[in-house]
Formats: sequence, C-alpha cells, structure tokens
Amino acid sequence: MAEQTTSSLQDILNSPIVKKAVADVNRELAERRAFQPPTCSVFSHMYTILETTDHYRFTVDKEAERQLPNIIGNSVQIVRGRSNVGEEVSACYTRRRNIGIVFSGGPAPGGHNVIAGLFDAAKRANPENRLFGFLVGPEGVVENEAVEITRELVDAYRNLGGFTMIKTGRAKIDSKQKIELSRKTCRELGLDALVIVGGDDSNTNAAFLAQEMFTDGIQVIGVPKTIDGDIQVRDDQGHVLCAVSFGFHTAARAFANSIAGLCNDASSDIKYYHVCKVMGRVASHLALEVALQAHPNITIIGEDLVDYVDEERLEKARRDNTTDYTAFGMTLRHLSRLICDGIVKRASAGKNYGVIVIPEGVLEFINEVEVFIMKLNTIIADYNRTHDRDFHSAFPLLETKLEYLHRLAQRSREDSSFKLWNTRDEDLFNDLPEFFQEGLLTERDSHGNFQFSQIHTERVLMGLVHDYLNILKEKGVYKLGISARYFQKTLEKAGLDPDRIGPAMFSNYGNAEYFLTKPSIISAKTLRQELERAGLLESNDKVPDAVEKIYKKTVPSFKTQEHFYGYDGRGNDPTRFDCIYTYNLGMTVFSLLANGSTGQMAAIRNLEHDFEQWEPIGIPIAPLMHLEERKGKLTLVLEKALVDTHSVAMQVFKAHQEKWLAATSGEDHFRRPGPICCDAALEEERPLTLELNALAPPKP
Ligand code: FBP
Repeated sequence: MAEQTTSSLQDILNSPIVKKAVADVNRELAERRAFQPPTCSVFSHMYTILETTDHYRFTVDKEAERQLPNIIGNSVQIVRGRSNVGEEVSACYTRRRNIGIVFSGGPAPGGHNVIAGLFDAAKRANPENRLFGFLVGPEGVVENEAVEITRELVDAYRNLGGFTMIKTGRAKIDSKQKIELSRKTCRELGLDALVIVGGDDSNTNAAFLAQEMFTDGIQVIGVPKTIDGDIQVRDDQGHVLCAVSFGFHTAARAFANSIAGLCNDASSDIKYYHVCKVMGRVASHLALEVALQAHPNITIIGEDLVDYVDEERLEKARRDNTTDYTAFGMTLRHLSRLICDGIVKRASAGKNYGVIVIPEGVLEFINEVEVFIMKLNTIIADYNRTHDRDFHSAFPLLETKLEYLHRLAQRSREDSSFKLWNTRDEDLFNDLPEFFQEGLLTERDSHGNFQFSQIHTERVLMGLVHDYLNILKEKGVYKLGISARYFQKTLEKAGLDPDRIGPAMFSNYGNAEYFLTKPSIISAKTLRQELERAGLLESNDKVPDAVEKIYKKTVPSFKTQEHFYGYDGRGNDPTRFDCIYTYNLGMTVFSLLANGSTGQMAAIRNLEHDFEQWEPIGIPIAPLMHLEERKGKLTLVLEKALVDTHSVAMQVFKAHQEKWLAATSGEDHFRRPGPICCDAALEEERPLTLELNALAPPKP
C-alpha cells in the first residue's frame, strides 16, 4: 500500500502539469527574455558619431569649475548614425575595449537592459570587446570584485526587473583613498571605461571619477537611474534634455495598479480608508503619476505644501492686529486637517471609505520636520566628525540618543552662542510620538541622506487625522450623510412619517440627496433631546427603533489600512517604455565611449514624444552640479528635480482634485491603469506626467 502511494506520488511529480507548475521559467519569463526592444534609428547604422552642440547653455557653478576642470568644458553631444566613416574614426570606434559597469543605489526596473544594450552595441562594434560587471555596487569597484558579463548572462536577464545580475549597493566612492583604489581596480582590469548607473549622488560620483581618471585615459559615463524620477535635466532656457530617469514609469505603474486594486476594495467593502505611502525619497513625482494613473480620492504632493498659507490664521491675526508667522508653510497639524477636510466632505455624501496617497518624502516639505531633520543631520555629522565612534553605535537606544540631545539643550542654556539644539527644540521633539522620534534619529544612508523609507510617515499623519476627526465628531461636524431614499424607506416601513422626523433630525432635510444630522446631535442623548424639542417624543417615550437605526448609521467610524508601495514596485519587471528606454540608453553609452567622451551622462531626448523622435545624447554632468549641504558640509552635487507645481501635470491634477475626491453622490472616479507587460499594445506608452508636461514645457 505504502509502495503504491510512493510510486503514485512519483508519477504525479513526473506529470507535465507538475513540471510546468514548479519550473522556474514560465511562459511570461520566456516571452520577456525574448522581447527585442526597438532601437532608435541612429543605431541602425554601423557607426555612430557625436555632434557637439552649444545650443544648450548651463550656468556653471564656480566650485564645479574649480573642482572639475577636466570635464567642466564638456557640451551636449548628439548621437548621429553613419554607415561609413573615415578609416581613423572607424579604427577608433572598433578598437578593442574593456568596459566596466556598476549599479549604484536602489534598484530600478530596466537596469539589466542598460547592460544588454551596452553589451550588444559593444559586441557589434568589436566581438572582442569585454564587459565587466562590478558586484554589489561601488564597493565592487573599490575592492575589485567583478565578473565578466557573458552573452548567456545577458540573455538570462533581458527585460527583467531588479539588479540581480550584478546586485547593487549604496557605498560611495567619496574619499581620496577610495578613488585611488578605484583607479587601481580599473588599471588591474585594463579598463578603458567605467559606466555608473545611478541616481543624482551616483552621477555626481561619476563626474568626480571622470575628473580623477582623466589623465589615466579611463572614460567615465553616468546613466540616469532612479524610480524617484528626480533626475531631470533642462538647460538654462528650459530645453528638456532628460525628461525622466529610467525605472520611474514601471514603479509608478506598479504602484498605481496595486492602488487601483485598493480602490476596488474600498468601494466594495465601504468600510476602510486605504492609506498608501508611495516611495520617492524627496520629490513627489511618483505620487503625482499614481494620482493621474489611478485617481485615488486624496493625493498629497509634497511640493504643493511649501507655499501653503493658512488663510484662517492670517485672517485671525489681521483681526487681532498681530502677525502670525505660523500661518506660513505647512505643519503636520495643518496637513492632517486638510486630509480631514476631504474625509468629512466624503462622509457628508455618505462615503465612509476611500483611498489616500501620501508621498514618502512629504515630511521634507513640512517646515517643522524639515528643521528637525536639518538640525539632527548636523548634530549626527558633527558627532561623527569629532568623536572616534559613530553616533549610532555610541547611542544605540532612543533613550541614550535623547539624553545626548538633552545635554545639548542644556549647553544652549549655558552658552548662548550654541544654537543647534535648544530647549524649545527639545520640548517640541519630546511632544512627538516615540516611533517618530526614533524615525527622525535613524541612521542616515552612506550619502548622509535622511532615510524617509524607514519612518512611518503615514502613521504619524493618520494619528493626527484620527485625533482631529474625533474632535470634529464631538463638534458635530463629522457625520455620515444618510441617503434621502434610504431614510424615507426605513421610516415608512416602520410606519413613521419621514416629513415629521426629518426636519427635527437633519439640518438639510428637503431636497438634498444626503441628509446630515443637526450639529447638535452628537449622541443618542442629544438625538432624543432634539426629538423632544420638536414635540415628537415625550420624556418617557422610547426613541423609535427605525430612528435609532438611522442615527447609528450617521455616526462614522474611521478605520484605516496602511500600505507601503516601494520595494515591490522598484523590483517589478520593466514596462515596455522602460525596456526600450534602457536598452537604448545602453547603446547610447557605447556611442559615447566609442567616440571618446567622458564625464557625460547618457540620455535620450524627446522621451515625451513618439519613439521615432527619440534622440540619444550625452549630457555634460559637471555644469549641472551645484553646492548643497550634505552631512553638515557644503558639497558639490547634482540637483534633484522636484515636482514643478506650475507644470501642466500639476495643473491637470489640481483641476481634478475635487472630482477625484468624489464628495458627491454617485460613484468615485477611480481609473484602472492595468498590469505591466512589455509587449502589449494596450500598455500606455510613457508616463502620463511626461505626456502632459510636453503640452507646455516649463519656463526657465
Ligand atoms: P535611488 O535614489 O538610489 O534610486 O533609490 C530610491 C529609493 O527607492 C527611494 O524611493 C527610497 O526612499 C530609497 O530608495 C529607499 O532606500 P533603501 O533601499 O536604502 O531602503
């Protein structure tokens, strides 16, 4: 008997259905790997050359000029296709090359295709060209940990998400010693060029390495990667050179698709507010794209909060003949009230559910938090500089960190010149919930950036929202509207006259579609009082069951489910847009290298237009750099592009905010962006923000 079970299990395990179910390679994967992204027309030629243009101008930072003399004079280069070139150019283009490539920072969908595009272009120019992948990010460069990238390896990862092939890391080549070690690695491997695929910080790194390795004849090219979408390049006249970094479209589509599922859930079960924190370390590009893709009821855009003015406070100050500086700029409390406003409006239309999108980096735009982050960044950086131990190992517990801050506050009392952390800071900080204090004191990343993904922004905000909704409930402002039809039906069924009870219970009884109980009715007791006052009940009468039932339905209970959309989306397999974009970026990298460029960032112009208009280019990195405070020091970096609140995408979003809030009778206006696939004609061609902004490019 036992034998028979074993053999029948063996038969089952051998069955084609089981084999298919447990195989690592399924049809979707095979189809993805087989997809051949189309290439820009210039790449159909045997050769490409670079046309340097001075059409694009940049205001150059003096410090960039001083620190990056070898590459500061670079200009924009346009890749042009040529079927024939002179012998010298041909020899240079096809000479044997060793190229190293490294991923830096968080994964972004499409990275493998940058490698594939570069590999294919390099092998086409000369089959003896070799490509090396540095392992686990820039540390691999410093420590010479590399693998040779073969055709088998490339084929295994074509069109696939993640940076799995060679992994990634957040180390930074930011000291003389690390730069020297990197040069040594490049020399040992006999590299002609190094390609750095990364975000703003990593492209900054690329510029410094290009500067340092200039005399070695080793070229360095950057590639704009980050799901945050904050590498966007325009010249001084506002000409768009790089509209978006790769990975943004996929991450936004993945988030939007999941959030669309939550929109379905919320509007089916009608009992939850789904609160979705969406990645984006600082800028809210992802949240804006998600809003356009899925139309959630409330979306906060960090950049939109900066110029916020609390008109009510201002008015009160005017009346009192005083000045209220707290009326300018957004505070956490103000923001929670804006969210409450939307929730209360929806409730009055009978909707006790919805979807709220909060960008991960929203706290960057909240004055009070921003001040804390800046001060704590400086405190941590100062401590690390002046002590032998790192701040976080010296004070591993929140308690010990707070003690240290307390000592600083005491110091400010004794020494008036010490202003970094005073007793007011301490009082305000002590008012914050413990998990938020902990979040603000978490370890900064290797670039000295505050790690917003590590703190529960949505929890902080929603805590305040909960508290304020309770206040509004007590004030009789936050109520669920009762549909006129339901009220009538329920009362008539109980043999009661709706026209007698209605005016006593509701402040808007009559023609409204949703009736709202009077502000004075905030409990069963106050309901009874109103009915008595209207002469509908004697003091000993019981409130009719039907009326009580209706009343209970007017009391909202605010229930939330929190979600974080980040790591899942940035690990998603790329959209068709990102597959094509990145493959062509890889080919652009090779064109830049084969034509001798260094200190340039590979990019594709006209991404916002049809594919036929895409134009591969090289953008000079050095002229884009400026001074910014990092780890408490002014440092030369590439500027992050924030959401332009005057852009067309933002205007379109704002014009639809009220509609998508849907605080009216009738259905919500949710949109279904659909799943990601790389070859479907159905999939949108590019990010909506890109398409919208192309309608009217921003003014310089
Ligand atoms: P990059 O800027 O390196 O592309 O990373 C972006 C990002 O995904 C942010 O959206 C997020 O805040 C952060 O990385 C998360 O960092 P970590 O991977 O260290 O948790």
